[in-house]
This record gives sequence, structure tokens and C-alpha cells, in this order.
Amino acid sequence: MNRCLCVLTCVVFLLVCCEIPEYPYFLKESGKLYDVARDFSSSKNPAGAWSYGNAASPGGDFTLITENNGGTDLNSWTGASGSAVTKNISVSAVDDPGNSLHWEPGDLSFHPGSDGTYCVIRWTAPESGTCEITAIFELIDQQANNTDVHILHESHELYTVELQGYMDEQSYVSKSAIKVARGETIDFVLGYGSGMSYFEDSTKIDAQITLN
Ligand SMILES: [Ca+2]
Repeated sequence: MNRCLCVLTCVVFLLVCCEIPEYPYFLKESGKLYDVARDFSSSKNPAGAWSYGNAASPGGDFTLITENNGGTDLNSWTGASGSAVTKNISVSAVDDPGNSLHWEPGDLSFHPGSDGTYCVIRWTAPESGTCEITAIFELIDQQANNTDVHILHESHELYTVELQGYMDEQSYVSKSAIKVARGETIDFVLGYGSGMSYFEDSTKIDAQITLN
């Protein structure tokens, strides 16, 4: 037996005989991906794991939005006090009539209500496991002032930030896997910010949850 073969045999023996407590993270089977924009439904709410609603505060009682405006380019679920969840479901870019807003195909935005009503995009765990979250928020109205953004696991706040002005973009990546039980929720929540005005508060959200 030559020297290389002998070394290889020893390595294989050690791998077989030694207990490896856990596979390295990158060798684990990847989980199921939930994407807030990709998974948008213009016909159902809830749709799969996602639902759109309102709350008086981050983590407050969730009221499901039931009205869809039927738009064929910009499609919105419209809730209390002017709150909305809107997606450009067309294959072309769309600008609002005042040309202060722009959605590329597939862009999803949400908007708070005039009286401080929060707009909530909710993910409900379809099964128990651990999840990882990535999210990017951006104020997309050229006249924007500010909005407050929150991410919650049940009533526990994972992240909060206030966006300030047009094109302010903030992101969140979970630092470690978050244990969730079936039926528990991850909420992406938008309020009208410290300026307490809901005008020009459209905020783009690009968020993914991976459930393992
Ligand atoms: Ca505002």
C-alpha cells in the first residue's frame, strides 16, 4: 500500500469512527423559502402563509384586510384609514399619476393609515421549525417624510427602525435561527413615523423567510 492510500484510509477510518455532533451549517438541507413579494395574491387573503392586516400598534390585535381593489397593474389590499399592501403585478414599470412613485414589475410596497393605524404583513408558520429572515425596506415616494418599521416574532420585537426621506433603505438579517412553533407569527409592520403623517409613506418591502 503506498503512502497516499494509507493516509486516505486513516482519514476515512477517523470519519467513520468519530462522532460528528452536527453537520456544518452549509451542509444542512436548505429549507422552504417564503418570499413576501413573489407569494403575493390578488385574490386571497390569507394566501398560504401570508396575510395582510391592520393593528393599532406593533404586536397589537391583528385585523384582516378584506378589500382588494382589483387593479391589473397595481393591485392593492386596502385596509383601515388608507392603509394598503400594493404590488405591481404587471410586466411593466408603473408610476403613480403624480409621478412621485415608481414600481418595477414585482415590487411590493405597503402603507400605513392616516390615524396611526399600522399596516401588517404577517407570516404564519405552517409547521414548527427554525426560520431565518432577511428584509429590506425603502421609502419610495419622492415626497416621503418618515415611517417606522418593525419586525416581530409573536409579541417580541426583533427589529425596528425609522426610515427618513426618499430612498432611505434599511435592512435586517436575523443573526441566528429563530425557533418557531406551528401557528406562530412573524410580522412586518409599518407605521406613519414620528412625523405622525401618513402622506407619501409608501414603503417598499423585499423580505424572505426560510423555514427549516
Ligand atoms: Ca410619515
